[in-house]
Order: sequence, then structure tokens, then C-alpha cells
Amino acid sequence: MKKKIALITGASGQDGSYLSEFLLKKNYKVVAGDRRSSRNDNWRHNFLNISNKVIYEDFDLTDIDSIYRLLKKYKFNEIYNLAAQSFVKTSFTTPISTSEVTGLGTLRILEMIRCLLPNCKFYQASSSEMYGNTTSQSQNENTSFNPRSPYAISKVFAHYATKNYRESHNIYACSGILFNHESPLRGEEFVTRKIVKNLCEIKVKKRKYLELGNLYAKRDWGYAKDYVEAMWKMMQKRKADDYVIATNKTFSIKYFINECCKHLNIKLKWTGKGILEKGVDKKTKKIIVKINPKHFRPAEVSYLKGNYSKAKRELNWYPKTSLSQLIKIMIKEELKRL
Ligand code: NAP
Ligand code: G4F
Repeated sequence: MKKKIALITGASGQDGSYLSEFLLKKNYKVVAGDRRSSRNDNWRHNFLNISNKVIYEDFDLTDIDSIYRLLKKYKFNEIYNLAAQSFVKTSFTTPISTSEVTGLGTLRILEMIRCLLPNCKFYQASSSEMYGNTTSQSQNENTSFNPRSPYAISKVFAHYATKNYRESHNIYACSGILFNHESPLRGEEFVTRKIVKNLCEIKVKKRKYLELGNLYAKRDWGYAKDYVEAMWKMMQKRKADDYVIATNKTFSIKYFINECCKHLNIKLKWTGKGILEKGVDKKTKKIIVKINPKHFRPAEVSYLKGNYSKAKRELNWYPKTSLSQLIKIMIKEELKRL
């Protein structure tokens, strides 16, 4: 049978790396759309040992020429659009470039698919950030969006552009509304990896303390490796649709820190309130967690919890890794790196 060809934009990121590995195992030819100008190697692909197995092609979502060139060169069966300026905090200081990449970039690909490869399937990486300031207990495909950052606004634009190309141009275009998902391959700027990395460094006496912003935001955290399977499953349906991918559980940042400390055998005691709140190591009596207001956001998303019933029903997808297991996986790799 002829190999399927997939393009992954953002292939060098956390999800792009796991998805490349997943599709290679499914015998796809994987083309990695790669913004080489930003670095000259890919630590995630090296970690997964896939650098020699994917085909790297220069690609930038802001450059329509690079999209045109790739869609002319390969007869893609599937395109997974994972590229984005994905760090919410930075989007407040770079709102225009974030919209260019994360919002308009998606439209550029959709338009090129319409003109050049109308039979190619398209996956859009939508985000639970789109729910923003939500009042619902758990969010599903029908919950309304109330975005709170330039990043989330761009994702809402891209989400509706995807739906619009499905409805008006008959393109197979689907969106996965993914809640936060983490792994040892998560960028160091995101809160889970930052906590794990810093606490491991504290444990081996390479760091004195960890500084964070809002400890009381709640997130629905899953394991990235489980989530890329859902992306692929969405693309194998007869009819394109949108799906929430989540765990239906939510925990605060403070809970995440406490769990990491348990795994690392650090006995933590919390004292103080507001920006004076601190985590003290009971054994050494040293402050190891502090608040730094520079990590607060101009507008916060306080609560997210995703209802993945539709994905369970229609894709037979469900999360396989608990938060405690995820923390264990992340700590194990972090300690190896140290
Ligand atoms: P990530 O690790 O930050 O990866 C983002 C990727 O996008 C990187 O490979 C980056 O390449 C690339 N990129 C950035 N700007 C680009 C541009 N102008 N042209 C081409 N590529 C560009 O993100 P992730 O966690 O894997 O997330 C994947 C996607 O899912 C993103 O769209 C994100 O917004 C979305 N999402 C993530 C989560 C989550 O919890 N992880 C949840 C919901 C949705 P460089 O290496 O060159 O910077
Ligand atoms: O880890 P975060 O930066 O992730 P955030 O903002 O939820 O966004 C991630 O998940 C989205 C899905 O919902 C994706 F679409 C997006 O691309 C990205 O992958 O922050 C999580 C929470 C926030 O409430 C933040 O205020 O942690 C809080 N936090 C507290 N202190 C901190 C810190 N976040 C970071 N990054 N750094 C801190 O020091």
C-alpha cells in the first residue's frame, strides 16, 4: 500500500515531536515544516531518536510562499497545523505577531489547501484557552468562548476559519480543542516544566528557590503523548468535526507543586498570603517557593476543566495517564538530565 504523506507544522515543538513519532510508527512519510532560522538542531527529535526519519522542510507560517512551495512539492494526505506562538504570557507583549502566526497563519494554510490540494485533510490545534473567563463547571464543544489573551483571540479566529472552510468549501477541516498537556518535552517557560525543573534542581542543590505567579489558577492537565493520538483519530473519521480532548479533572498550580514535592520527598510548608505566600522546606527551613508578580498576567484564565465525552463516544479516545503518573514521568526525565 502507498505510504500516506503528512505535513506537520510546528514539528519541532512538544506536540509536533510526539506526533512525528506517532505517525512514523503508523508508517507515514512525515514532512516536518521547520523554522530553521530560530535554531540549528532539534533536542526533542534527538530525544525521540527521529531526526533521521522525518523530512525537514523550511517553513514559516507568516510566509505564504513557503506554504505554497510545500503544497506544490508534496501531495499531502493530511496536514496537522501545530505551529503557533503558543506562550500565552508573551502574547500580551507581542499581540500583532502572535495574531500573524497563530491566527492568520492558519488561514494561509486553509486558503492554500483550497487552491492547491482540496482533498487534503486539515487538523487545527485549537485550545482550551479559547474558553477564557468561563462560568461553566466543565467545558465541551458547545461551551461559548470568552478569550482573555491575544493568543486565545487568535486561536478563536483560527478555530472559526477552520469551521468555515469545512462548511463553505467542503474541505475536511477539523479542530481538536485540547486542554493543557505536558511531558518531559514541554518548553521550560510553561508552568509544569518550570516547576518540575526548578524543584529537581533544588533537590540536587543546583538552585535555591523557584519563583512563580498565580498559584490558584486551575488547569486540566494531561499527557501530550496521549493527546497526539486523538489528533490522528480525528483525521481518520469519515466526516470532519471538532472535539474536546481533556481529562475532566482540574487542579491548581499549588496542588501541582505539592504533588511534585511528594514525589521528590521534599516536605513543604506554606506560610503567608498573597504576594507574601511562600513554600518552606520543613527539613532545611529554607524558602524554596516564592511569588514574583512579574509572572502575573494582565488577564488570567482561572479555571479550566474539559468534558471529553464526545471524543470518548465517537473516537474511542480517553486519557490514559493520571496527573500523578505524568509528574512521575516528568521528574524521572528531569533528574536524568541533571
Ligand atoms: P510548542 O512546543 O510551543 O511548539 C510550537 C511550534 O510552533 C514550534 O515548533 C515553533 O517553532 C513553531 N512556530 C512558531 N512560530 C512559527 C512560525 N512563524 N512558523 C512556523 N512555525 C512556527 O507548542 P506545543 O505545546 O507543541 O503546542 C502545539 C500546538 O497546540 C500549538 O498551536 C499550541 O498553541 C496548541 N495547543 C497546545 C496546548 C498544550 O497544552 N501544549 C493546548 C492546546 C493547544 P520554533 O521551534 O521555530 O519556535
Ligand atoms: O503553563 P502555562 O503558561 O499555560 P497556559 O497559559 O494555560 O497555556 C498553555 O495551555 C493552553 C491550553 O489551555 C495552550 F493553548 C497554550 O498554548 C499553552 O500550552 O500557565 C498555566 C497557569 C496560568 O494560569 C499561569 O498564570 O500557570 C500560571 N502560572 C503561575 N506562575 C505560571 C507561572 N505560568 C507560567 N508559565 N510561569 C509561571 O511562573
